[in-house]
Amino acid sequence: MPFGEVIVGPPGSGKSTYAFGKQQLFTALKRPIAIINLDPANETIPYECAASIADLITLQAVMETHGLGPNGAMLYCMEYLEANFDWLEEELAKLPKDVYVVFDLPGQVELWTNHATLKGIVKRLTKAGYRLAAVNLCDAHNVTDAGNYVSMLLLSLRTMIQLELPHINVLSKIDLVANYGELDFNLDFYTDVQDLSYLENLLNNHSPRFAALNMAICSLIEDYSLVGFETLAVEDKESMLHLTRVIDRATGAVFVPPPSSTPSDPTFNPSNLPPSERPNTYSLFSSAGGQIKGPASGVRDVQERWIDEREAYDAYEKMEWRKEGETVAREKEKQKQKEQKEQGKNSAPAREGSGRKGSGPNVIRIRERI
Ligand SMILES: Nc1nc2c(ncn2[C@@H]2O[C@H](COP(=O)(O)OP(=O)(O)OP(=O)(O)O)[C@@H](O)[C@H]2O)c(=O)[nH]1
Ligand SMILES: [Mg+2]
Repeated sequence: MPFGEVIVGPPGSGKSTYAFGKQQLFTALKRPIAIINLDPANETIPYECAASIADLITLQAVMETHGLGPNGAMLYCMEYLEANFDWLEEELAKLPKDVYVVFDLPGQVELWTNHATLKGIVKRLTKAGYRLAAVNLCDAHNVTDAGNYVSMLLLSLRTMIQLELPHINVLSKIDLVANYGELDFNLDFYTDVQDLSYLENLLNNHSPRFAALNMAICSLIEDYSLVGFETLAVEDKESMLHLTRVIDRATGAVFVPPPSSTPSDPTFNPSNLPPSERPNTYSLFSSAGGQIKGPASGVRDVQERWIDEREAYDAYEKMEWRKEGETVAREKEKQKQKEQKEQGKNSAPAREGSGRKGSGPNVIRIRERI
């Protein structure tokens, strides 16, 4: 039962960067992950991709062959992908069993608001057994303007209705939101989407002629209570971990043992145990599905980290990283000295890299980044 996610969101909202961050996080957690690039315009892919649509079709080739502009060519590429779905199936079949699959998509909004292709592709993946969530990244700077915020809400709602997947809206680049000036409300006002009537004055200042329409749109969004947001700062480990937990819960991955876990003993019968020693399935499920706790998991913590006390936290983190860097350097030096001593004892030269299992340069780089 492979789990995964489809990353959607307007151009530049951080989809490919997030996919790269996810790859680094999962690699550090030793959780198998494969990223499929489905954006034919992605020229510099930051992550290591398991398959890329560029091997099937490129935007440039379509523009030249069919005389289309970049937007038309993009739609053509996606239609071509749907028509050649077997290519995607073959690429997915090459992946290890039960690997977590991430699909990085282009930023063309109509693909997931009204164009049928992506919906068709997602449906076929779901039918093939993939348990996917749609992760909709929206640039957090939209919360600094009431009009942009409302249009982001509408777009998110529309995406959810179109894709029919477990849906997670995310305010991406939350680390930058303080750069756009002071917010009119606390961050939880924007993430919880509870009472949009507070936006009335701000919206009416922009477009007084459409005051009634503005409020009708707000009440429509509120009535269904379907839109809410998580936050994301891709370089922040806690932020990435929190979002991963939310997505795992939406797809159901949190309720399934990891593929690497050893199967339980078939002869084990818990009903033979005294009641206090029996596994409490209800408790396990309710804690997996319950409130997510941990640093930076609450929106108030996020507000404190990235808006109210950003500079103090940045300075603290810098200090912690420096300390960690010094510890790693010390450990490396110790290891080197140990190896040199051993080399002195043994006449046979030690193999290059021996004794450094699990602390190679790649792992250090990942640890520093997340
Ligand atoms: N500060 C900050 N910058 C980010 C974050 N996520 C992405 N970025 C930056 O945002 C820019 C756009 O990111 P991309 O990942 O290319 O965005 P995209 O959604 O894939 O863009 P398209 O593929 O063109 O639709 C890059 O310069 C990233 O470095 C974040 O969490 N914080
Ligand atoms: Mg991209």
